[in-house]
Amino acid sequence: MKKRVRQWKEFLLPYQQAVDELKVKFKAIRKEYREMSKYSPIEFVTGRVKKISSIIEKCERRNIDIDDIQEVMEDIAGIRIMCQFKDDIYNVVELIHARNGKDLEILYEKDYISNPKESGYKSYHIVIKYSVQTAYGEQNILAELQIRTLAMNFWATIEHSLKYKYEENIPKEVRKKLISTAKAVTILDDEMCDIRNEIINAQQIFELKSNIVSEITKNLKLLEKHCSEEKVKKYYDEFSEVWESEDEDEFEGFLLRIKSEIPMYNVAEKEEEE
Ligand code: 0O2
Ligand code: 0O2
Repeated sequence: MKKRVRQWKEFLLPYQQAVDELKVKFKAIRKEYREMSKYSPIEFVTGRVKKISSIIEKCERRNIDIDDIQEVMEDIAGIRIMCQFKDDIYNVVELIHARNGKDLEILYEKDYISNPKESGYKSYHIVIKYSVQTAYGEQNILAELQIRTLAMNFWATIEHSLKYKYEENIPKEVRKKLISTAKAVTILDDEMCDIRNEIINAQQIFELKSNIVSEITKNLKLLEKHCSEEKVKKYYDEFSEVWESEDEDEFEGFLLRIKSEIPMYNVAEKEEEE
């Protein structure tokens, strides 16, 4: 049976809610890691509700009755989780497994990383049942979580737009190139995994440094309220030297020294001692 536009809109509302909620939940994991200055296996998260035209096209292609889509079509609500490294994918999968039976129910999984599709497509898919509370009560939504590396995502995005451009009939030559670039993606991901620790260390050092620099600049501003102009200038000059040194201990020592000039910190310390 055909649905009118208004019926479609109403039908898709709980799917949008599921996508919004799941996006918040996965972004929160990333935020938590970052707040703790830890490496996050989640780089970024996107989500979408399938377009009405794509739902209808898939029904025709798969011979699905439009009235059955709620029970049969698993990717009307779709969440994509991007990771930097291949190993991160399996860490994210573990995080999702740990939530099985809590705020989501895993129905099944497809590992297109161990078993890539013929096209060269790689990604880890988890189909879940997710319950949303709507104005009409609880509703169970099927949703597809796709977990992939940045490189896999790059490949899939390009391949998807080519499919769209050529209306599924990608020329043989282009298809061949896609297969060889898919192999290059595998090599890139494997080699990046090999130097993973080096990269993560460098990223963490960079993050620590930028946190401490923003702390220093915030406190230099505070200092202007408590010290003479001359003293503040001396600290600014010293900061230029510390900056040149690129030494983390120097940064920390400098921060402690300017904090010792600010009464707010000293009062807090005295109270702690007492
Ligand atoms: P932040 O702080 O920039 O990470 P949205 O409604 O914006 O939450 P949507 O519409 O599903 O999400 O997807 P969108 O807008 O394509 O991207 C969602 C998040 O992923 C945004 O960040 C983008 O900045 C981020 N993003 C998209 N593409 C890339 C990419 O290629 N690399 C990286 N690193 N990030 C990307 P946030 O969550 O709004 O905030
Ligand atoms: P969208 O919204 O455009 O991404 P099917 O849909 O019949 O191909 P199935 O069995 O329903 O496949 O589910 P499967 O294999 O888990 O794939 C569903 C989704 O995975 C697709 O959604 C794509 O997002 C992604 N995908 C699967 N194979 C490929 C591929 O070869 N290339 C790219 N770029 N993506 C792929 P849709 O339906 O394309 O919708």
